[in-house]
Amino acid sequence: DCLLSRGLGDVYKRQVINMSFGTVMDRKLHPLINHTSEVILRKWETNIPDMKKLDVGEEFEYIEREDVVIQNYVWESEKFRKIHLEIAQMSIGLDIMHVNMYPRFEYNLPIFGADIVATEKGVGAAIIDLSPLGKNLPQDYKMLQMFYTPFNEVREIPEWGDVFSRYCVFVRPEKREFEQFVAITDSYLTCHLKLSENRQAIVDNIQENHDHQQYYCDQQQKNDKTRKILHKLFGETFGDRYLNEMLFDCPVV
Ligand code: BLA
Repeated sequence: DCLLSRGLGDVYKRQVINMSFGTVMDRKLHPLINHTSEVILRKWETNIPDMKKLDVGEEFEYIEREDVVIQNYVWESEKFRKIHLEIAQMSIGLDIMHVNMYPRFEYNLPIFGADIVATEKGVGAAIIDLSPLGKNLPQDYKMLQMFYTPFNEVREIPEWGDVFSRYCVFVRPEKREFEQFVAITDSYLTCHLKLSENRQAIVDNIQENHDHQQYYCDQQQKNDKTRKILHKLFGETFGDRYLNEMLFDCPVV
């Protein structure tokens, strides 16, 4: 049973046809990552009809080493400059899912982000958010509160996490809460895609929106836990490049 291979939409299948992920690491992907990424990919595929594959370069797209395999799936569309899903499996037993949707700078849209860090023993961190450009989410995003449901173990947002919204879910979910996390992810993404459909481009806001996205990326790059793992895997130079250019990049305008 190959990584993420069951029940995925065509967008995904087209790209993984030759993938041998499951056999490289010799273990299945963590079920929460498997299910969450499947839901996200399905939603993208059915709701972003103009999604086009974005070339991120060979050195980043697929990385396979003795101690890690990383697969990146990256698209762009009319509203979004970068639609990114990353799946990583490490030989130390760590599975990671990372997701970001960066809007084009013409659109006043929040940044969709998700991260799941899991081992066989459990999920250490599961986070999902629609992060505002600036202090607050647009008024119509208030509906997110309807989908926020309590978890047993909520984690404290680190200091750099001032970019996250009040609806940010950052938890250490128990097995019985996995489906709850998937449901919130599904709802947040559904809302976001619906609301983004009606947004019009506003050329006047390009610089301001860019600066907010730059701040989001700057703050995310302060996550020392991610940086440390990337340094350990790839050394400082490539590790920093991966963090700054692949995960949290913000091109100049
Ligand atoms: C935490 N992110 C982490 C942790 C790891 C990663 C190992 C520590 C787990 C823990 O605190 O229990 C790692 N994520 C990675 C790595 C890659 C990756 C190595 O993608 C790539 C190979 N992180 C994001 C996004 C968000 C995010 C999009 O990539 C939010 C939307 C948040 N991750 C986030 C937060 C923490 C975290 C808030 C907790 C940091 C802390 O508590 O200090």
